[in-house]
Amino acid sequence: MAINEKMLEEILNKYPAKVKRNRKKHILIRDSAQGNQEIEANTRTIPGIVTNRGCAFAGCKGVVLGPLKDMVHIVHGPVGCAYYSWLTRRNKARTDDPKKNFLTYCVSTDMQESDIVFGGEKKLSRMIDEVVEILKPNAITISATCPVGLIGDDIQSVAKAARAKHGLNITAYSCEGYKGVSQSAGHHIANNGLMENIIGEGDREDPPGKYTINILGEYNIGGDSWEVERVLKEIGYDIQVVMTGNGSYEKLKNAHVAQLNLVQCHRSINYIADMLQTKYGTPWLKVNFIGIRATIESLRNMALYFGDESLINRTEEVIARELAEIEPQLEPFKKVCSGKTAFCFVGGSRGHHYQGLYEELGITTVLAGYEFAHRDDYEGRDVLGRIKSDADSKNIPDLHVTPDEGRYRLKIPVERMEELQKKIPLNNYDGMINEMVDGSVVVDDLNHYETDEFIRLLKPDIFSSGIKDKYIPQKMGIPTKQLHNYDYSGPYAGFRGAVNFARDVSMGFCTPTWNYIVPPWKDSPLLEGSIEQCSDDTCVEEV
Ligand code: CFM
Repeated sequence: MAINEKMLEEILNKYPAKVKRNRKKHILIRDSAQGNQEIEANTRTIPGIVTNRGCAFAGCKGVVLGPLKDMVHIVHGPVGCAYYSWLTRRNKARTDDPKKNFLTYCVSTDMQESDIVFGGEKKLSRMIDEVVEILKPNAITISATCPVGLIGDDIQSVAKAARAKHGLNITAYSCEGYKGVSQSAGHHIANNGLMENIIGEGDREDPPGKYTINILGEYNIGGDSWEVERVLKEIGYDIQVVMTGNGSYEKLKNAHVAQLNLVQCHRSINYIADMLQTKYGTPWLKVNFIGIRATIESLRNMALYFGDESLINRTEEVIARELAEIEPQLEPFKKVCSGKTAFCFVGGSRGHHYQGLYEELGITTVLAGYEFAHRDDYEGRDVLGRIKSDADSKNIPDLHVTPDEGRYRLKIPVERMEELQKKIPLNNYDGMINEMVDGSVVVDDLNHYETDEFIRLLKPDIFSSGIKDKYIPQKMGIPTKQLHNYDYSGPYAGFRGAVNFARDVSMGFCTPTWNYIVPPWKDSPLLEGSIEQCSDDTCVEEV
């Protein structure tokens, strides 16, 4: 069943008038006849509403910095923040040097009450000394959690002093959880820090191969990056660094040598992509390695960028060979999946990326959205100049970069760049909404109540989301597929990943488990209520 404006209005009518006005701007029904449809995004969640968003610390340390494996990532704060950001994201890493993979460690200053009262700077600098002495990492990051900012510990000065003392790249990130409306602010803080302190530190001047690339916004969840790298290497690409899945300080510091930057997750890394272009003249190409068609298109666009006949031919050979391998494997799963519908609600890029893969399996996405993406991830980068900045978005200033005097090089001539931009998404991203089918629903920062209501109306066959929201649909008897950490599975990227994904969702459809679930509202009474607008004479004064 499709949803119409009247049904949407009924859902929203349960909210108080002010909340309704707010939420209405975050939801739309796709209608291509209207051209560009606007959606509100990256604004504060309304207090009291159960959101699935994370915090700035999660975006900085958890998402962008955390996967860099030869560094120790110190969490300055109470131990809980460190513990809950430790290994839950499944950003896998392979040890190049057995003594230089620190991802399995949880390193925290474990601030106690006395540190909150008297300050934690000394404890932090002692910890850095211990980390250098015991673990000997290639570099160290320090991420601040909420109380650090509240009590005013100067972690930047501590890092600076430690850097001088140990002669090691030690940097601090003031990414207190409250720094933004979601984890998105933390991405920005991490992007600025990596650009300012690590990228370009290396002394390499030339790329290691003829076709040298970086992969940005790929975090190797469930091994995704390894599957992508396998294919790229077979075609003949040299990968300088993946940012940041299975990445390392040693490779990241020479990221400036690449001839092209691929951007998988636009939301979390677009700042670095832009800054690399400004500073070193390296263009970026929006790719999507989720889904077979999207993977093929991305590979062809890359080959077109380099424009080399032998690379183009080799790309086609690898595509043909991969397709011959996976197509027979996909067949039985397609039969199971055909005609089904899905909700695809993930963080800041997968809500878009997985729709193509679903479609290839015969599954229609009837609702999609992001927890914390910005309007450009929904509407495309054309909207960038029209986004009004507010106090929250000004919180994290853009880093001002200028062309590097010695290293800035135009990778391709200006005319060729202009030609290519007409054909492929070079330095551009068109966003999610443009690719969605008419009648489908787009929701920003979907909450618990709306999840219930949209499931009731649209009855999807599968709900793809995260750990926080998956239990609601499960209790309603609907299979879920976690698209954050993949529920212990993966990889889902590239050719072989598509088969894994098809197998996993098919298992979800086929298991009889869901028929045994009787949600509590089926056999116990449900109380319904609404909230009255408060006016002076109805308000009870607090005593
Ligand atoms: Fe990018 Fe990500 Fe995502 Fe993201 Fe994330 Fe993630 Fe995500 Mo969870 S970087 S925006 S902050 S693709 S952890 S690997 S799955 S919400 S859609």
